[in-house]
Amino acid sequence: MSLEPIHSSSHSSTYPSELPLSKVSHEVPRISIATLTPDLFIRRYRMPGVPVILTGMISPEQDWTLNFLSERLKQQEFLLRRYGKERYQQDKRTWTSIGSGVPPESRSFLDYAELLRSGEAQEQDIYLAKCSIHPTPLAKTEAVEAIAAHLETLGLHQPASSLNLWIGPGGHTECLHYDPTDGTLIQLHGSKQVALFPPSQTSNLYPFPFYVHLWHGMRVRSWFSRVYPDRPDFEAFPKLRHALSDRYDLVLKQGEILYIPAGWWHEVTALGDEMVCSLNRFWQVPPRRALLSWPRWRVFLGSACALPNVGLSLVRAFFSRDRQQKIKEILQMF
Ligand SMILES: O=C(O)CCC(=O)C(=O)O
Repeated sequence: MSLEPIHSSSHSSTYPSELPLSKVSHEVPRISIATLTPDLFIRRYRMPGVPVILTGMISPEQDWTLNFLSERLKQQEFLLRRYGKERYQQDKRTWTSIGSGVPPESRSFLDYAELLRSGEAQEQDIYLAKCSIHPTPLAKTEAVEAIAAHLETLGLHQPASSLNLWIGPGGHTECLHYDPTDGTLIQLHGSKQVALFPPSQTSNLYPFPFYVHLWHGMRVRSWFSRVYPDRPDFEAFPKLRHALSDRYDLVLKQGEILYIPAGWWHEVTALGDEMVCSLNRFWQVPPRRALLSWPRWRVFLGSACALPNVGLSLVRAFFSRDRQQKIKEILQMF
């Protein structure tokens, strides 16, 4: 990888002064679509699994403001995650739900827009995460069609998910985790701070063990970390020092796309005080990299461990009074 370490200005002040390793952060390259050929993308980034920021794929007029979204999404229902303001003060080892495992609340988009405008979404950390845009008019917008065409040209034509919306208040953090598929994070309003760690740092980032799924099903996830990279507790997590010396930091700006290869750890924070909006899509991983990736195998082992618990929850949901809603909530965890 031709990525040179640079001194980190945004995070160095949060590390304790006794940190023995050099306080450095690596840089993720930015490449314009005007100069990136499909061959270059495949050889340099997709085959080896190296992150890159792609620029010039989205015209600057494509700004998905809260008004733009409200006009199109109106009364459409979305599942929201209410994380609550205390969550990030807690020891993650005490959490009983994470990410898509957090019990969702169904609200119309206009209700959510009101929560964003009033400040309640920020106060209570309420996030509209990973909701497919396919049942919405957004799927037919110029921006979405242009992005799909550009990504297809780069050789990304085996999606592993639909295009998903991520909308939330400034300040929200989607905590440190990795995905078993390649991802593209597409920034459509506002900016996001992203911290990345390579798959080789997996054990130094203290993921929840894969057998955690035996008793938590898919509510807790073994592909999430138990550490806070910006508030390291070296007594509880001594190996975290090594991971911090292999950290990449970037700010993803409106109109940019971040390619996150499978297994790369990422923590994503919405910047500013206003609403921030992204799309993402997951992609199948090239077979050789897929086969050799231990973080991916961990996800499959964890998911297999979850099966008895999920099966039991489905049976309970089937016999409950609000059967349809309960089953929908269990299925959205996948
Ligand atoms: O944007 C976010 O809040 C999280 C996105 C994410 O985790 C992803 O694209 O894989």
